[in-house]
Amino acid sequence: MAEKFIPLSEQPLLESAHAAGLTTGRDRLAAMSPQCGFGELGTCCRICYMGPCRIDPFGNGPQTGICGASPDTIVARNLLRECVGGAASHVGHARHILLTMQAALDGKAPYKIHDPAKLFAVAGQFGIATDGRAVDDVARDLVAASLEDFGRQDGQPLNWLRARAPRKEFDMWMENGLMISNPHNEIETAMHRTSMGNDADPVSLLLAQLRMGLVDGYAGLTMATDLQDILFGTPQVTTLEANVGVLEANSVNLAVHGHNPLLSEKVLQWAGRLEGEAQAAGAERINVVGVCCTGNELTMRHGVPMAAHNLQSELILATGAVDGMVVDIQCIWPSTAMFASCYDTAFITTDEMVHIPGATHIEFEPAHADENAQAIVRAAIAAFQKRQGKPVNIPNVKSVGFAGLSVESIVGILSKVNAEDPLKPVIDNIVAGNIYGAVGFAGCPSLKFRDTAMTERMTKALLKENVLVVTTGCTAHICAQEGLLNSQATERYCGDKLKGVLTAVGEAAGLGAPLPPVWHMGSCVDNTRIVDLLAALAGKLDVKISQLPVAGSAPELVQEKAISIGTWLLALGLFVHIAPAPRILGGPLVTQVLTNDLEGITGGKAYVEYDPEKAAAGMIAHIAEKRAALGI
Ligand code: BF8
Ligand code: SF4
Repeated sequence: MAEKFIPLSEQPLLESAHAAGLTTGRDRLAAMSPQCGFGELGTCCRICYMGPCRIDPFGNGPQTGICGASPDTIVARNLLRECVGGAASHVGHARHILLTMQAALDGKAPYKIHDPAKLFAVAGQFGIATDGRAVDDVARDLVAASLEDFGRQDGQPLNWLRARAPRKEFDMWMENGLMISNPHNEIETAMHRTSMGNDADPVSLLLAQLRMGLVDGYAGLTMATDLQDILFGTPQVTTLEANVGVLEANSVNLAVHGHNPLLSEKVLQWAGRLEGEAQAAGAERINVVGVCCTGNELTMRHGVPMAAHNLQSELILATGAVDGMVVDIQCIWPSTAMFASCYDTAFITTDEMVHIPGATHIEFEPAHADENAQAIVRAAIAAFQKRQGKPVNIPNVKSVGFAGLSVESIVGILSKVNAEDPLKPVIDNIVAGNIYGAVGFAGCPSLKFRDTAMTERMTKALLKENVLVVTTGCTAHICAQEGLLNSQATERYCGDKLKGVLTAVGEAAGLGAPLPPVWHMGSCVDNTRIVDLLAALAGKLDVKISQLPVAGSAPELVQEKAISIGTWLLALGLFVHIAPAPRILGGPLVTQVLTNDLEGITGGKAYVEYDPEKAAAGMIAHIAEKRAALGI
């Protein structure tokens, strides 16, 4: 049995937590193991109260639910409900940004448009006139087109799908009955469809699954990414520091955790403005650090340090040095409030929908964003004062790298190599085999896979074979902590061909060092950026996305959101590695469709492999097939 991998930064914090009498996620998983096999296979149905019904995987016991539902019906219904959970999260996030943009345009919320160029580019895709028009007028039209999507009852395609989907894939979806309309209606219908006594056909349920992936992709991720860029600016390349060592013993450490930059941007702004109050309280400064995806958002746009990924969100509190942790939505472990209460940390929830026992609640309303953000920063300063004289334990572990690789900034770098045709150098190098292919890593860290360093090992195995890697979400934190986002990593981990390209482009772009081999493209909603990049490459080559020598991976699946993102990628025609297996293995037909038959419709294919090197090899084999089919 291989040795367990525990990152250097985590060991001392696990010890501190235990010394304080706290249990950590690792302990709770151990106490929970072995986990329920029926649950893992997906063949437990709790949709009605005659159940729970469980299908015997060995064929000796019940083979259908009490209502007669087959294992495939059960797993397909459960999977669609997971996808609804993910899509609802992203659509809710996007709608929140949209309504805030509307309020800002009406003078009712203190935000303004920071990136008119992005606004005009997106509006252009919607067919909204931009020439000679005032920024706010164009923004109002974009808001109106978005609100129309949430109100439409005419069954027509979602404006965001029509405007932002790649053409070939849009046509393929229409031909296969995968059109989507009002996202709220889609979510309602999916919940209705999967309730007791409705859709029992696994194929029909899987088509609904693909449509829910499109809801996630266009009414969730794409809308959120685009509107956030318009409001807060499209990321440009910046340096970053990552890991718990970014905390500073003598500063007010304020961690922002969650997903929505409406909160974290304001907190960052007010942390700057209230620095004098912190100094008056004896602090050197206010050190805002990022956790999870809102951390990625601030890193991408402002170079804010990335303190912790999702699994470390409770552990960083065991440093005793986090004065404030302010959270908004999604991926917030209830245990963080318990950890905070042990260490004088002001733990603040801010969303009406997210209350956690033990937390202080300061409701964050866009209309009162400035007052709310000040209250939050002041709560952290007060906690810093309480902490004086108490010991802290900040493991001195951090790494450096680059973030801010939006499509726009990538094109900016490449245009220094070829101003006329920025994507040409990438395509030429793919054709020549110097870039063998590309893989996008997205999603979460899972305690089930941290012990084997799944993400790190897969990434290194791919780089060695000259496969370029892009990343978002918590896998970006993992890669940053592992030192994979800097120029040294290019030297250290890449095959010679990829190293050559990254070095040459880095030089030509005037960076004075190779480009990093793993590109940090943002938060989980920013998977939009990866899809936009693929769409641009496919468009230039006049091929479908499914024909590109690329693949995606959620190497340590945790969240329902990863299911909905992965479903979008399958609908786009991508090969998607995933571990652990989604809860479908108890349904043979559903498993067969997702891992095989779907390829004949969208080109997409799900691939499950738990061993990091084998998983990388499986992706490389897929890339080889795609290269051969393109004749390169
Ligand atoms: O949306 S990667 S643990 S923080 S779900 Fe959550 Fe997973 Fe992290 Fe961001 Ni994405
Ligand atoms: Fe059992 Fe059918 Fe009810 Fe599910 S819907 S719990 S399979 S009776």
